[in-house]
Amino acid sequence: MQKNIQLICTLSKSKFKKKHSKVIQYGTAGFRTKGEDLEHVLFRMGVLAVLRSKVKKATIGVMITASHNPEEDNGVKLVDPMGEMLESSWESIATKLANINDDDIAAELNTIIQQENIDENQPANVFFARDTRPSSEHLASALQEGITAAGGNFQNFGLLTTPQLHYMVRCINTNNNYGQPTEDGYYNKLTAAFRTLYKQGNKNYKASLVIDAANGIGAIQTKLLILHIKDLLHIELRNDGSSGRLNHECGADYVKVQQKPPAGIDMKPGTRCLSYDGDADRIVYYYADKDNTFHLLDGDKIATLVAGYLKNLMSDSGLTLNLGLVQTAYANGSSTDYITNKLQVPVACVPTGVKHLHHRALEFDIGVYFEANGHGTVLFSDKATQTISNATKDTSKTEAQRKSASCLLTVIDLINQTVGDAISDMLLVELILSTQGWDAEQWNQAYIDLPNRQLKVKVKDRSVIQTTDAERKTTAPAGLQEAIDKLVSGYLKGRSFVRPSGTEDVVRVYAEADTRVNADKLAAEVGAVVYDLAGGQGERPL
Ligand code: G16
Repeated sequence: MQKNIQLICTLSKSKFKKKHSKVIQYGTAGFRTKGEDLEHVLFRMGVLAVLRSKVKKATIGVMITASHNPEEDNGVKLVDPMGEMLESSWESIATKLANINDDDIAAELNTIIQQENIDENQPANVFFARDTRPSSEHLASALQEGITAAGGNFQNFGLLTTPQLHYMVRCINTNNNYGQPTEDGYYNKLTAAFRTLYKQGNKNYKASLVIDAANGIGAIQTKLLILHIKDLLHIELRNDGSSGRLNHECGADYVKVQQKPPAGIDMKPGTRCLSYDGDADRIVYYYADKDNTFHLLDGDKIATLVAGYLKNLMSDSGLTLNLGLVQTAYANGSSTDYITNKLQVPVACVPTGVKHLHHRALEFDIGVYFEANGHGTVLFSDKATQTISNATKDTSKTEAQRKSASCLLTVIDLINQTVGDAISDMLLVELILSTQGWDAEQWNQAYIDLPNRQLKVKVKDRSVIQTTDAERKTTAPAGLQEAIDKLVSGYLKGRSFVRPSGTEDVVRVYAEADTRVNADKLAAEVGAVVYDLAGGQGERPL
Protein backbone atom coordinates (compact mmCIF):
# COMPACT_ATOMS: atom_id res chain seq x y z
CA MET A 1 0.00 0.00 0.00
CA GLN A 2 2.90 2.42 0.68
CA LYS A 3 3.88 2.21 -3.01
CA ASN A 4 0.27 3.01 -3.87
CA ILE A 5 0.33 5.99 -1.53
CA GLN A 6 3.43 7.32 -3.31
CA LEU A 7 1.64 7.04 -6.64
CA ILE A 8 -1.49 8.69 -5.20
CA CYS A 9 0.70 11.59 -3.96
CA THR A 10 2.36 12.01 -7.34
CA LEU A 11 -0.98 12.08 -9.13
CA SER A 12 -2.45 14.43 -6.50
CA LYS A 13 0.29 16.93 -7.21
CA SER A 14 0.09 16.62 -10.97
CA LYS A 15 -2.94 15.32 -12.85
CA PHE A 16 -5.45 15.63 -9.99
CA LYS A 17 -4.28 18.82 -8.30
CA LYS A 18 -6.80 20.67 -6.17
CA LYS A 19 -7.52 23.75 -8.27
CA HIS A 20 -9.56 25.85 -5.82
CA SER A 21 -9.91 26.50 -2.10
CA LYS A 22 -13.68 26.02 -1.74
CA VAL A 23 -14.57 23.76 1.17
CA ILE A 24 -16.83 20.91 0.03
CA GLN A 25 -18.84 18.93 2.60
CA TYR A 26 -20.09 15.35 2.44
CA GLY A 27 -23.73 16.47 2.88
CA THR A 28 -27.25 15.04 2.75
CA ALA A 29 -26.36 12.87 -0.22
CA GLY A 30 -22.58 12.96 -0.58
CA PHE A 31 -20.53 15.77 -2.15
CA ARG A 32 -22.41 18.17 -4.39
CA THR A 33 -21.14 21.26 -6.15
CA LYS A 34 -20.28 22.50 -9.63
CA GLY A 35 -19.00 19.61 -11.73
CA GLU A 36 -15.86 21.54 -12.66
CA ASP A 37 -14.79 21.72 -8.98
CA LEU A 38 -14.95 17.99 -8.34
CA GLU A 39 -12.11 16.35 -10.26
CA HIS A 40 -9.69 16.03 -7.32
CA VAL A 41 -12.58 14.98 -5.06
CA LEU A 42 -13.43 12.09 -7.38
CA PHE A 43 -9.83 10.95 -7.53
CA ARG A 44 -9.62 11.01 -3.74
CA MET A 45 -12.99 9.26 -3.34
CA GLY A 46 -11.67 6.47 -5.59
CA VAL A 47 -8.87 6.04 -3.08
CA LEU A 48 -11.25 6.25 -0.12
CA ALA A 49 -13.61 3.67 -1.63
CA VAL A 50 -10.67 1.25 -1.81
CA LEU A 51 -9.89 1.85 1.88
CA ARG A 52 -13.55 1.44 2.82
CA SER A 53 -13.66 -1.81 0.85
CA LYS A 54 -10.64 -3.08 2.78
CA VAL A 55 -12.29 -2.17 6.11
CA LYS A 56 -15.59 -3.81 5.27
CA LYS A 57 -13.95 -6.71 3.38
CA ALA A 58 -16.68 -6.19 0.79
CA THR A 59 -17.45 -4.39 -2.46
CA ILE A 60 -18.17 -0.68 -2.03
CA GLY A 61 -20.23 1.39 -4.46
CA VAL A 62 -19.60 4.87 -5.79
CA MET A 63 -22.28 6.82 -7.64
CA ILE A 64 -21.50 9.94 -9.64
CA THR A 65 -24.58 12.14 -9.67
CA ALA A 66 -26.06 15.36 -8.34
CA SER A 67 -29.56 13.91 -8.63
CA HIS A 68 -32.12 16.75 -8.55
CA ASN A 69 -29.53 19.57 -8.81
CA PRO A 70 -29.07 21.54 -12.05
CA GLU A 71 -27.14 20.02 -14.94
CA GLU A 72 -23.89 21.92 -14.28
CA ASP A 73 -23.68 20.52 -10.74
CA ASN A 74 -22.35 17.09 -10.01
CA GLY A 75 -21.64 14.95 -7.01
CA VAL A 76 -20.39 11.70 -5.63
CA LYS A 77 -21.48 9.40 -2.85
CA LEU A 78 -20.20 6.13 -1.46
CA VAL A 79 -22.46 3.12 -0.99
CA ASP A 80 -21.87 0.66 1.85
CA PRO A 81 -21.99 -3.14 1.40
CA MET A 82 -25.73 -3.76 1.86
CA GLY A 83 -26.48 -0.97 -0.58
CA GLU A 84 -27.04 1.53 2.23
CA MET A 85 -25.59 5.05 2.49
CA LEU A 86 -22.02 5.43 3.76
CA GLU A 87 -21.79 5.04 7.55
CA SER A 88 -21.98 8.53 9.04
CA SER A 89 -18.64 8.32 10.90
CA TRP A 90 -16.95 8.05 7.48
CA GLU A 91 -18.61 11.21 6.19
CA SER A 92 -16.17 13.35 8.15
CA ILE A 93 -13.26 11.20 6.95
CA ALA A 94 -14.45 11.79 3.39
CA THR A 95 -14.87 15.52 3.96
CA LYS A 96 -11.37 15.85 5.41
CA LEU A 97 -9.75 13.86 2.61
CA ALA A 98 -11.61 15.84 -0.05
CA ASN A 99 -10.49 19.21 1.34
CA ILE A 100 -6.89 18.83 2.50
CA ASN A 101 -4.01 20.23 0.46
CA ASP A 102 -2.35 18.02 -2.15
CA ASP A 103 0.82 17.88 -0.03
CA ASP A 104 -1.00 16.43 2.97
CA ILE A 105 -2.57 13.43 1.23
CA ALA A 106 0.03 10.83 2.24
CA ALA A 107 -0.11 11.75 5.92
CA GLU A 108 -3.91 11.76 5.88
CA LEU A 109 -4.13 8.35 4.18
CA ASN A 110 -1.73 6.88 6.73
CA THR A 111 -3.84 8.34 9.54
CA ILE A 112 -6.99 6.75 8.12
CA ILE A 113 -5.19 3.41 7.72
CA GLN A 114 -4.01 3.54 11.32
CA GLN A 115 -7.21 4.84 12.88
CA GLU A 116 -9.43 2.40 11.06
CA ASN A 117 -7.00 -0.45 11.59
CA ILE A 118 -6.95 -1.26 7.86
CA ASP A 119 -5.26 -4.42 6.66
CA GLU A 120 -3.28 -3.03 3.72
CA ASN A 121 -3.06 -6.46 2.09
CA GLN A 122 -6.81 -6.98 2.02
CA PRO A 123 -8.05 -6.95 -1.60
CA ALA A 124 -10.51 -4.19 -2.51
CA ASN A 125 -13.34 -4.00 -5.01
CA VAL A 126 -15.41 -1.00 -6.10
CA PHE A 127 -18.57 -0.84 -8.24
CA PHE A 128 -19.27 2.51 -9.83
CA ALA A 129 -21.73 4.15 -12.18
CA ARG A 130 -22.71 7.62 -13.33
CA ASP A 131 -25.72 9.65 -14.41
CA THR A 132 -26.04 11.46 -17.76
CA ARG A 133 -24.57 14.87 -16.78
CA PRO A 134 -22.00 16.18 -19.27
CA SER A 135 -19.31 16.21 -16.53
CA SER A 136 -20.02 12.68 -15.29
CA GLU A 137 -17.87 10.75 -17.76
CA HIS A 138 -14.75 12.77 -17.01
CA LEU A 139 -15.36 12.51 -13.28
CA ALA A 140 -15.77 8.73 -13.66
CA SER A 141 -12.26 8.58 -15.21
CA ALA A 142 -10.84 10.51 -12.24
CA LEU A 143 -12.57 8.12 -9.86
CA GLN A 144 -11.24 5.11 -11.75
CA GLU A 145 -7.69 6.46 -11.59
CA GLY A 146 -8.06 6.90 -7.83
CA ILE A 147 -9.24 3.31 -7.42
CA THR A 148 -6.44 1.96 -9.59
CA ALA A 149 -3.74 4.07 -7.94
CA ALA A 150 -4.87 2.71 -4.57
CA GLY A 151 -4.60 -0.83 -5.92
CA GLY A 152 -8.31 -1.64 -6.00
CA ASN A 153 -10.30 -3.68 -8.50
CA PHE A 154 -13.39 -2.17 -10.01
CA GLN A 155 -16.38 -2.67 -12.24
CA ASN A 156 -17.61 0.35 -14.17
CA PHE A 157 -21.35 -0.01 -14.85
CA GLY A 158 -21.46 3.10 -17.04
CA LEU A 159 -24.88 4.75 -17.01
CA LEU A 160 -27.17 3.55 -14.22
CA THR A 161 -29.79 5.11 -11.98
CA THR A 162 -28.53 5.68 -8.43
CA PRO A 163 -30.80 2.96 -6.96
CA GLN A 164 -29.60 0.47 -9.56
CA LEU A 165 -26.01 0.98 -8.40
CA HIS A 166 -27.13 0.46 -4.80
CA TYR A 167 -28.87 -2.74 -5.91
CA MET A 168 -25.74 -4.04 -7.69
CA VAL A 169 -23.65 -3.51 -4.54
CA ARG A 170 -26.10 -5.46 -2.39
CA CYS A 171 -26.29 -8.29 -4.93
CA ILE A 172 -22.53 -8.83 -5.05
CA ASN A 173 -22.15 -8.68 -1.29
CA THR A 174 -24.90 -11.23 -0.71
CA ASN A 175 -23.37 -13.66 -3.22
CA ASN A 176 -26.20 -12.81 -5.60
CA ASN A 177 -28.85 -13.82 -3.06
CA TYR A 178 -30.47 -10.42 -3.45
CA GLY A 179 -30.44 -10.75 -7.25
CA GLN A 180 -28.04 -10.82 -10.18
CA PRO A 181 -25.76 -7.75 -10.26
CA THR A 182 -26.61 -6.84 -13.85
CA GLU A 183 -29.18 -4.62 -15.55
CA ASP A 184 -30.99 -7.72 -16.74
CA GLY A 185 -30.89 -9.19 -13.25
CA TYR A 186 -32.47 -6.02 -11.90
CA TYR A 187 -35.26 -5.94 -14.46
CA ASN A 188 -35.90 -9.68 -14.28
CA LYS A 189 -36.30 -9.56 -10.50
CA LEU A 190 -38.64 -6.57 -10.45
CA THR A 191 -40.74 -7.44 -13.45
CA ALA A 192 -41.20 -11.12 -12.55
CA ALA A 193 -42.76 -10.00 -9.25
CA PHE A 194 -44.83 -7.35 -11.03
CA ARG A 195 -46.07 -9.82 -13.65
CA THR A 196 -47.18 -12.28 -10.96
CA LEU A 197 -49.36 -9.82 -9.07
CA TYR A 198 -50.46 -7.13 -11.53
CA LYS A 199 -54.18 -6.93 -12.42
CA GLN A 200 -54.18 -5.21 -15.79
CA GLY A 201 -57.82 -4.32 -16.41
CA ASN A 202 -59.30 -4.14 -12.93
CA LYS A 203 -62.28 -1.75 -12.53
CA ASN A 204 -61.19 1.93 -12.92
CA TYR A 205 -57.50 1.13 -13.28
CA LYS A 206 -56.10 1.96 -16.73
CA ALA A 207 -52.82 0.36 -17.76
CA SER A 208 -51.26 3.45 -19.24
CA LEU A 209 -48.89 6.10 -17.93
CA VAL A 210 -46.97 9.19 -19.00
CA ILE A 211 -43.47 9.48 -17.52
CA ASP A 212 -41.39 12.67 -17.28
CA ALA A 213 -37.84 11.29 -17.07
CA ALA A 214 -36.31 14.70 -16.16
CA ASN A 215 -34.07 14.44 -19.27
CA GLY A 216 -31.90 12.04 -17.30
CA ILE A 217 -30.76 8.47 -16.87
CA GLY A 218 -34.32 7.44 -15.97
CA ALA A 219 -35.22 7.74 -19.65
CA ILE A 220 -32.52 5.34 -20.79
CA GLN A 221 -33.41 2.84 -18.10
CA THR A 222 -37.17 3.11 -18.60
CA LYS A 223 -36.68 2.17 -22.25
CA LEU A 224 -35.13 -1.05 -20.97
CA LEU A 225 -37.96 -1.56 -18.49
CA ILE A 226 -40.51 -1.16 -21.28
CA LEU A 227 -38.93 -4.12 -23.13
CA HIS A 228 -39.88 -6.29 -20.13
CA ILE A 229 -43.45 -5.10 -19.51
CA LYS A 230 -44.79 -3.63 -22.73
CA ASP A 231 -47.55 -6.24 -22.86
CA LEU A 232 -48.76 -5.17 -19.39
CA LEU A 233 -48.36 -1.42 -19.15
CA HIS A 234 -48.38 1.23 -21.86
CA ILE A 235 -45.72 3.84 -21.04
CA GLU A 236 -45.23 7.12 -22.89
CA LEU A 237 -41.87 8.72 -22.16
CA ARG A 238 -41.46 12.52 -22.06
CA ASN A 239 -38.37 14.62 -21.32
CA ASP A 240 -36.26 11.70 -22.43
CA GLY A 241 -33.06 13.74 -22.81
CA SER A 242 -33.22 13.98 -26.58
CA SER A 243 -33.50 17.79 -26.41
CA GLY A 244 -34.09 19.47 -23.01
CA ARG A 245 -31.66 20.01 -20.15
CA LEU A 246 -31.48 17.76 -17.11
CA ASN A 247 -34.01 18.73 -14.40
CA HIS A 248 -34.75 21.98 -16.23
CA GLU A 249 -38.44 22.80 -15.79
CA CYS A 250 -39.07 19.11 -15.32
CA GLY A 251 -38.42 16.28 -12.93
CA ALA A 252 -39.81 15.33 -9.53
CA ASP A 253 -38.29 18.24 -7.61
CA TYR A 254 -39.64 20.83 -10.04
CA VAL A 255 -43.14 19.33 -10.00
CA LYS A 256 -43.20 18.96 -6.20
CA VAL A 257 -41.87 22.43 -5.41
CA GLN A 258 -43.70 24.33 -8.17
CA GLN A 259 -46.87 22.24 -7.75
CA LYS A 260 -47.45 22.22 -11.48
CA PRO A 261 -46.79 19.87 -14.40
CA PRO A 262 -43.37 19.84 -16.04
CA ALA A 263 -42.63 21.26 -19.47
CA GLY A 264 -43.25 18.67 -22.15
CA ILE A 265 -46.38 17.10 -20.64
CA ASP A 266 -49.73 18.10 -21.99
CA MET A 267 -51.98 16.71 -19.28
CA LYS A 268 -55.22 15.09 -20.34
CA PRO A 269 -57.88 14.72 -17.65
CA GLY A 270 -57.61 11.38 -15.89
CA THR A 271 -54.22 10.36 -17.32
CA ARG A 272 -51.76 9.22 -14.67
CA CYS A 273 -48.48 11.11 -15.04
CA LEU A 274 -45.33 10.88 -13.03
CA SER A 275 -41.90 12.47 -12.77
CA TYR A 276 -38.55 10.99 -11.83
CA ASP A 277 -35.65 13.17 -10.74
CA GLY A 278 -32.25 13.35 -12.47
CA ASP A 279 -30.95 10.00 -11.21
CA ALA A 280 -34.35 8.30 -10.82
CA ASP A 281 -34.32 7.81 -7.08
CA ARG A 282 -37.43 9.94 -6.55
CA ILE A 283 -40.90 9.83 -7.98
CA VAL A 284 -44.06 11.90 -7.75
CA TYR A 285 -47.40 11.25 -9.50
CA TYR A 286 -49.97 13.79 -10.68
CA TYR A 287 -53.10 14.08 -12.79
CA ALA A 288 -55.58 16.65 -14.01
CA ASP A 289 -59.23 16.20 -13.01
CA LYS A 290 -62.15 16.80 -15.35
CA ASP A 291 -61.93 20.56 -14.68
CA ASN A 292 -58.25 20.44 -15.61
CA THR A 293 -57.16 21.13 -12.03
CA PHE A 294 -53.72 19.76 -11.26
CA HIS A 295 -53.42 17.29 -8.36
CA LEU A 296 -50.09 16.14 -6.94
CA LEU A 297 -49.61 12.67 -5.46
CA ASP A 298 -46.29 13.11 -3.71
CA GLY A 299 -44.14 10.95 -1.45
CA ASP A 300 -46.68 11.26 1.39
CA LYS A 301 -49.47 9.97 -0.83
CA ILE A 302 -47.27 7.12 -2.05
CA ALA A 303 -46.31 6.23 1.53
CA THR A 304 -49.92 6.10 2.67
CA LEU A 305 -50.96 4.06 -0.36
CA VAL A 306 -48.16 1.56 0.28
CA ALA A 307 -48.65 1.38 4.05
CA GLY A 308 -52.41 0.83 3.65
CA TYR A 309 -51.81 -1.93 1.11
CA LEU A 310 -49.23 -3.72 3.25
CA LYS A 311 -51.42 -3.41 6.32
CA ASN A 312 -54.33 -5.06 4.48
CA LEU A 313 -52.10 -7.83 3.15
CA MET A 314 -50.77 -8.52 6.64
CA SER A 315 -54.25 -8.67 8.07
CA ASP A 316 -55.47 -10.90 5.21
CA SER A 317 -52.49 -13.20 5.92
CA GLY A 318 -53.29 -13.31 9.65
CA LEU A 319 -49.88 -11.81 10.45
CA THR A 320 -49.15 -9.34 13.24
CA LEU A 321 -45.87 -7.74 12.25
CA ASN A 322 -44.84 -4.33 13.50
CA LEU A 323 -45.48 -1.98 10.55
CA GLY A 324 -44.33 1.64 10.84
CA LEU A 325 -43.92 4.70 8.67
CA VAL A 326 -41.09 7.23 8.69
CA GLN A 327 -41.47 10.82 7.48
CA THR A 328 -39.64 14.14 7.75
CA ALA A 329 -40.82 17.59 8.75
CA TYR A 330 -41.85 18.17 5.11
CA ALA A 331 -44.64 15.60 5.43
CA ASN A 332 -47.99 17.26 4.97
CA GLY A 333 -49.88 17.58 8.28
CA SER A 334 -52.90 15.86 6.72
CA SER A 335 -50.84 12.82 5.78
CA THR A 336 -49.54 12.40 9.32
CA ASP A 337 -53.12 12.68 10.67
CA TYR A 338 -54.34 10.12 8.17
CA ILE A 339 -51.59 7.62 8.91
CA THR A 340 -51.95 7.97 12.66
CA ASN A 341 -55.72 8.13 12.99
CA LYS A 342 -57.13 6.35 9.94
CA LEU A 343 -54.48 3.78 9.08
CA GLN A 344 -53.46 3.49 12.74
CA VAL A 345 -49.87 2.93 11.76
CA PRO A 346 -47.16 4.42 14.02
CA VAL A 347 -45.28 7.37 12.47
CA ALA A 348 -41.72 8.51 13.24
CA CYS A 349 -40.27 11.87 12.17
CA VAL A 350 -36.53 12.22 11.41
CA PRO A 351 -34.28 14.86 9.81
CA THR A 352 -34.14 15.21 6.01
CA GLY A 353 -31.93 12.74 4.18
CA VAL A 354 -32.64 9.21 3.13
CA LYS A 355 -29.95 7.90 5.47
CA HIS A 356 -31.95 9.11 8.48
CA LEU A 357 -35.22 7.66 7.24
CA HIS A 358 -33.62 4.37 6.28
CA HIS A 359 -31.96 4.01 9.66
CA ARG A 360 -35.22 4.64 11.54
CA ALA A 361 -37.24 2.33 9.27
CA LEU A 362 -34.92 -0.54 10.22
CA GLU A 363 -36.43 -0.41 13.72
CA PHE A 364 -39.76 -1.75 12.42
CA ASP A 365 -40.47 -5.29 11.16
CA ILE A 366 -41.78 -3.57 8.05
CA GLY A 367 -40.66 0.05 7.75
CA VAL A 368 -42.14 2.25 5.05
CA TYR A 369 -40.21 5.48 4.57
CA PHE A 370 -40.86 8.33 2.20
CA GLU A 371 -39.83 11.93 2.02
CA ALA A 372 -42.60 14.18 0.71
CA ASN A 373 -40.32 14.87 -2.28
CA GLY A 374 -40.88 11.28 -3.45
CA HIS A 375 -37.76 9.56 -2.16
CA GLY A 376 -38.56 6.35 -0.34
CA THR A 377 -38.90 2.61 -0.12
CA VAL A 378 -39.96 -0.22 2.20
CA LEU A 379 -37.66 -2.29 4.40
CA PHE A 380 -38.52 -5.82 5.52
CA SER A 381 -36.50 -7.15 8.45
CA ASP A 382 -35.12 -10.69 8.23
CA LYS A 383 -37.64 -11.66 10.88
CA ALA A 384 -40.51 -10.23 8.81
CA THR A 385 -39.35 -11.95 5.62
CA GLN A 386 -39.00 -15.27 7.43
CA THR A 387 -42.40 -14.92 9.13
CA ILE A 388 -44.09 -14.11 5.82
CA SER A 389 -42.30 -16.99 4.10
CA ASN A 390 -43.38 -19.41 6.87
CA ALA A 391 -46.96 -18.19 6.59
CA THR A 392 -47.10 -19.19 2.90
CA LYS A 393 -46.64 -22.83 4.01
CA ASP A 394 -48.49 -22.73 7.35
CA THR A 395 -51.23 -25.37 7.20
CA SER A 396 -52.93 -23.92 10.28
CA LYS A 397 -53.82 -20.91 8.12
CA THR A 398 -56.68 -20.80 5.62
CA GLU A 399 -55.87 -21.03 1.92
CA ALA A 400 -56.83 -17.37 1.53
CA GLN A 401 -54.38 -16.40 4.28
CA ARG A 402 -51.58 -18.42 2.66
CA LYS A 403 -52.37 -16.77 -0.67
CA SER A 404 -52.13 -13.29 0.85
CA ALA A 405 -48.84 -14.25 2.49
CA SER A 406 -47.52 -15.41 -0.91
CA CYS A 407 -48.58 -12.11 -2.38
CA LEU A 408 -46.71 -10.26 0.37
CA LEU A 409 -43.64 -12.40 -0.22
CA THR A 410 -43.72 -11.57 -3.93
CA VAL A 411 -44.14 -7.85 -3.19
CA ILE A 412 -40.80 -7.96 -1.35
CA ASP A 413 -39.10 -8.83 -4.66
CA LEU A 414 -40.69 -5.84 -6.36
CA ILE A 415 -39.13 -3.43 -3.89
CA ASN A 416 -35.56 -2.14 -4.02
CA GLN A 417 -34.84 -2.19 -0.31
CA THR A 418 -31.46 -0.51 -0.61
CA VAL A 419 -32.76 3.03 -1.23
CA GLY A 420 -35.64 4.92 -2.87
CA ASP A 421 -35.98 3.79 -6.48
CA ALA A 422 -38.31 5.56 -8.92
CA ILE A 423 -38.66 2.54 -11.22
CA SER A 424 -39.36 0.07 -8.41
CA ASP A 425 -41.67 2.54 -6.62
CA MET A 426 -43.57 3.13 -9.85
CA LEU A 427 -44.13 -0.59 -10.34
CA LEU A 428 -45.28 -0.88 -6.72
CA VAL A 429 -47.77 1.98 -7.08
CA GLU A 430 -49.07 0.55 -10.36
CA LEU A 431 -49.44 -2.86 -8.75
CA ILE A 432 -51.40 -1.43 -5.81
CA LEU A 433 -53.65 0.72 -8.00
CA SER A 434 -54.32 -2.23 -10.30
CA THR A 435 -55.12 -4.45 -7.30
CA GLN A 436 -57.56 -1.88 -5.88
CA GLY A 437 -58.93 -1.14 -9.36
CA TRP A 438 -58.39 2.58 -8.68
CA ASP A 439 -57.72 5.57 -10.87
CA ALA A 440 -55.54 8.44 -9.59
CA GLU A 441 -58.56 10.32 -8.29
CA GLN A 442 -59.61 7.45 -6.04
CA TRP A 443 -56.06 7.21 -4.73
CA ASN A 444 -56.06 10.95 -4.04
CA GLN A 445 -59.28 10.76 -2.05
CA ALA A 446 -57.61 9.20 1.02
CA TYR A 447 -56.99 12.67 2.49
CA ILE A 448 -56.74 16.27 1.32
CA ASP A 449 -53.33 17.91 1.55
CA LEU A 450 -53.05 21.14 3.47
CA PRO A 451 -51.94 23.89 1.07
CA ASN A 452 -48.18 24.26 1.40
CA ARG A 453 -45.30 26.21 -0.06
CA GLN A 454 -41.53 25.76 -0.21
CA LEU A 455 -39.06 28.59 -0.77
CA LYS A 456 -35.30 28.91 -0.98
CA VAL A 457 -33.50 31.82 0.69
CA LYS A 458 -29.93 32.61 -0.21
CA VAL A 459 -27.81 33.60 2.80
CA LYS A 460 -24.13 34.37 3.28
CA ASP A 461 -23.44 31.24 5.32
CA ARG A 462 -26.24 28.71 5.67
CA SER A 463 -24.51 26.98 8.59
CA VAL A 464 -25.67 29.82 10.86
CA ILE A 465 -29.03 28.06 10.88
CA GLN A 466 -29.00 25.32 13.51
CA THR A 467 -31.96 23.01 14.03
CA THR A 468 -33.33 20.53 16.54
CA ASP A 469 -36.39 18.25 16.96
CA ALA A 470 -35.97 16.56 13.54
CA GLU A 471 -35.43 20.00 11.97
CA ARG A 472 -38.82 21.26 13.13
CA LYS A 473 -37.29 24.01 15.28
CA THR A 474 -34.23 26.28 15.02
CA THR A 475 -31.79 26.93 17.86
CA ALA A 476 -29.78 29.59 15.98
CA PRO A 477 -29.62 32.37 14.98
CA ALA A 478 -31.04 33.91 18.11
CA GLY A 479 -34.65 35.02 17.85
CA LEU A 480 -35.45 33.13 14.64
CA GLN A 481 -37.61 30.41 16.20
CA GLU A 482 -39.53 32.93 18.31
CA ALA A 483 -40.20 34.98 15.17
CA ILE A 484 -41.40 31.89 13.27
CA ASP A 485 -43.65 30.85 16.17
CA LYS A 486 -45.21 34.29 16.26
CA LEU A 487 -45.93 34.26 12.52
CA VAL A 488 -47.31 30.71 12.59
CA SER A 489 -49.67 31.56 15.46
CA GLY A 490 -51.48 33.99 13.16
CA TYR A 491 -52.61 31.25 10.75
CA LEU A 492 -55.25 28.55 10.98
CA LYS A 493 -53.53 25.14 10.71
CA GLY A 494 -50.26 27.06 10.31
CA ARG A 495 -46.92 25.24 10.49
CA SER A 496 -43.53 26.31 9.25
CA PHE A 497 -39.88 25.40 9.65
CA VAL A 498 -36.56 26.34 8.07
CA ARG A 499 -33.36 24.35 7.58
CA PRO A 500 -30.09 24.64 5.70
CA SER A 501 -30.05 22.47 2.56
CA GLY A 502 -27.46 19.71 2.45
CA THR A 503 -27.33 19.65 -1.34
CA GLU A 504 -27.61 23.29 -2.43
CA ASP A 505 -26.22 26.53 -1.06
CA VAL A 506 -29.57 27.78 0.26
CA VAL A 507 -31.83 27.77 3.30
CA ARG A 508 -35.12 25.97 2.71
CA VAL A 509 -38.41 27.32 4.04
CA TYR A 510 -41.56 25.21 4.37
CA ALA A 511 -45.00 26.48 5.35
CA GLU A 512 -48.49 25.07 5.37
CA ALA A 513 -51.79 26.66 6.35
CA ASP A 514 -55.55 26.39 5.81
CA THR A 515 -55.61 28.09 2.39
CA ARG A 516 -53.28 28.46 -0.59
CA VAL A 517 -53.07 32.22 -0.06
CA ASN A 518 -52.20 31.77 3.62
CA ALA A 519 -49.58 29.07 2.97
CA ASP A 520 -47.89 31.30 0.38
CA LYS A 521 -48.05 34.32 2.70
CA LEU A 522 -46.68 32.44 5.69
CA ALA A 523 -43.81 31.01 3.62
CA ALA A 524 -42.89 34.49 2.34
CA GLU A 525 -43.05 36.00 5.84
CA VAL A 526 -40.89 33.25 7.33
CA GLY A 527 -38.51 33.57 4.37
CA ALA A 528 -38.20 37.30 5.06
CA VAL A 529 -37.37 36.66 8.73
CA VAL A 530 -34.67 34.18 7.66
CA TYR A 531 -33.32 36.78 5.26
CA ASP A 532 -33.15 39.41 8.01
CA LEU A 533 -31.75 37.25 10.82
CA ALA A 534 -29.48 34.89 8.90
CA GLY A 535 -27.65 37.22 6.53
CA GLY A 536 -29.85 37.08 3.44
CA GLN A 537 -28.40 37.84 0.04
CA GLY A 538 -30.03 38.81 -3.23
CA GLU A 539 -33.78 39.21 -3.33
CA ARG A 540 -35.71 39.35 -0.02
CA PRO A 541 -38.80 37.08 -0.13
CA LEU A 542 -41.15 39.95 0.81
C1 G16 B 1 -31.20 14.38 -1.70
C2 G16 B 1 -31.39 13.45 -0.54
C3 G16 B 1 -32.80 13.58 -0.02
C4 G16 B 1 -33.10 15.02 0.32
C5 G16 B 1 -32.79 15.93 -0.87
C6 G16 B 1 -32.87 17.39 -0.53
O1 G16 B 1 -32.07 14.01 -2.72
O2 G16 B 1 -31.14 12.15 -0.97
O3 G16 B 1 -32.92 12.76 1.12
O4 G16 B 1 -34.44 15.18 0.66
O5 G16 B 1 -31.48 15.69 -1.32
O6 G16 B 1 -31.97 17.63 0.51
P1 G16 B 1 -31.64 19.07 1.03
O7 G16 B 1 -32.98 19.68 1.35
O8 G16 B 1 -30.78 18.85 2.23
O9 G16 B 1 -30.98 19.81 -0.09
P2 G16 B 1 -31.54 13.76 -4.19
O10 G16 B 1 -32.71 13.21 -4.91
O11 G16 B 1 -31.07 15.10 -4.69
O12 G16 B 1 -30.42 12.78 -4.00
